[in-house]
Amino acid sequence: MKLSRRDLIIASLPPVGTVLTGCVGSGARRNGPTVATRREPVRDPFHGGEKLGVVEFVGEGRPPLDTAFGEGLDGRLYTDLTRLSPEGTSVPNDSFYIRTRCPERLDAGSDWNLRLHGMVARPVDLPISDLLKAERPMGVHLMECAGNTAGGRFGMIGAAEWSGVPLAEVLDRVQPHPGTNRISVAGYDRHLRGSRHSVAGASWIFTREQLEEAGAFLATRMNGEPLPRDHGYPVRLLVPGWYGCVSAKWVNEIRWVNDDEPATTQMREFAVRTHQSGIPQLARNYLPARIDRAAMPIRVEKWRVDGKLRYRVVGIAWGGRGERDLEIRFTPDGAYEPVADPPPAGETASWSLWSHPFQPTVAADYAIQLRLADRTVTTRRLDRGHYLRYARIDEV
Ligand SMILES: Nc1nc2c(c(=O)[nH]1)N[C@H]1C(S)=C(S)[C@@H](COP(=O)(O)O)O[C@H]1N2
Ligand SMILES: [Mo]
Repeated sequence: MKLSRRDLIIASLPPVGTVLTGCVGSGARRNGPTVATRREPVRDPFHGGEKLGVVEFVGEGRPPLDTAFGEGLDGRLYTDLTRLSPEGTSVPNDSFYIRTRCPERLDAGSDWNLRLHGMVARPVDLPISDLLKAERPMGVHLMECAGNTAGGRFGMIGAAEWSGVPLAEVLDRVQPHPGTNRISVAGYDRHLRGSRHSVAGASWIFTREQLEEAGAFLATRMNGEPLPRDHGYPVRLLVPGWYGCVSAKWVNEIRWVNDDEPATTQMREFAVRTHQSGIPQLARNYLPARIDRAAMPIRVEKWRVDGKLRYRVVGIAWGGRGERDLEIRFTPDGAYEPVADPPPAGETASWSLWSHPFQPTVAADYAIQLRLADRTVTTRRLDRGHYLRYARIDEV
């Protein structure tokens, strides 16, 4: 089922509802209700009914969605996830989330170079034109900012179809000193203005094994187009399965370093958000910034079926090893039940949709929480309620 933009016209309604959400998550996350109203028939109705609209999530930030704003390190675009449909697994370039906009002074001309140096026999300057000759399709991969929170309506996540060159191929262009196994990948990050929130300098240090195991690549195209400026033109790193903070944009330097190399400013800034223990001083003491299996609702649809109101929760699942069996609950002390229409089976580097019917008996704010049926899998963010969302049901 594909939703048109008109399906999601947002209209405000007066406040209603008892609060059943208790104290899970941050209690202060609540403000006025809004419900999206639909005015066109839908092709694939819920049990032969009519879709009335989309219940909005309450208690979240209200940044503009699908529009880039701000500059440099504080520049952002939050993606409106409510529109995702099964056919639309890639987010179009102009609404893909942005964390840090292109530095004003960056001149990404045809003379762009990647400097491969550090603990190597002979440094190499790799011209962008050489890299582009080796460019090929790299598949659909998801990116998520480690700082993807309710404040930004969880709009710092997306999937796109990328082209580029496996990083391992580029690494093979130089000969590292024997025993040198750590690599820093850095991007241009000189912004005119300082940031109120972030430290300039986007580099992360990996071992060669980590990069190869993840299938890291240097991306030059996004959804078939040259990388947009704000997404790292002419070249960015992409490390599938790891948080976005490791994937430098405007990559201009790859440097082999020793085992006692200090952590970069970027690593330290993102230590907590990538679940490190404390803020380790040395790069080698950082855990891989991998994304555990996670899931969250992206919209709650309101339907009329045989004269009765019915609700359906639609969500996404991503990260981890594609574990399929999800469980859902609607109140902090409620029992979890299996998600009726789980994400498709199989490991994926992207995200997938799931859905579940919801039959509330009283008008209230419901805290929608998910977990994996397999309780032996590590799901740090799900466990701590990071992706909890509150749906305001105004009538039942
Ligand atoms: N040069 C540079 N690269 C960067 C950043 C940055 O601030 N500067 N931010 C990182 C972070 S925190 C994220 S989540 C991703 C976001 O990539 P996107 O804006 O293309 O979605 O880029 C990463 N690469
Ligand atoms: Mo990020």
